[in-house]
Amino acid sequence: MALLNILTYPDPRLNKVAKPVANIDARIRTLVADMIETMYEAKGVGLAATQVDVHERLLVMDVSEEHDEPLVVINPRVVWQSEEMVVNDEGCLSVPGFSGDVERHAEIHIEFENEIGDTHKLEATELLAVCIQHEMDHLIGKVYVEYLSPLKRGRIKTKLIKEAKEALKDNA
Ligand code: GNR
Ligand code: NI
Repeated sequence: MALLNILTYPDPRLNKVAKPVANIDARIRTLVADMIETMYEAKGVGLAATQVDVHERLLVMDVSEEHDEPLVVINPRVVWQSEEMVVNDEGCLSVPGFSGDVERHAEIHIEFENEIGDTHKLEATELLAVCIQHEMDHLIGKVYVEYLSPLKRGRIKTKLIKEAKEALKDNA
């Protein structure tokens, strides 16, 4: 097991479009285990492969109260989504220290493979539905800040760039 480095906005690698996972093999299972460990350590409810600089369609989530129900989602396909939309205050491990309101489908149904290659169907509502949409956006290179006003997005960008520069200086 290993902790992986999480990319921080506005890193351009967060805008790469992930390719389907071609083979669910030992490399993918190791990546899944490392992503789950990284998600728990960072206290997130989800993590997309894009955030750890792997550009394949894979994500992990855990919206359970006890943080003991990890969900592995490989090659997700949306099979249905509600017309009803909901607004939630979202955060992102790649945008530390900020949050903002995003409109999402209230319910979404997906099909996907798990880490042993079995196909599953999931009918998600509430935080799980929000999280799936947030993670699937990462896989197409989209960070939630793109839904915010240019003013708020600009403030976030400026602050995170400043913090990254200060971190570089501190390490010199
Ligand atoms: O930990 C996370 N919390 C969260 C809260 C509201 C909406 C979405 C999320 S996902 C986020 C983890 C993350 O950045 N996943 O990509
Ligand atoms: Ni995120």
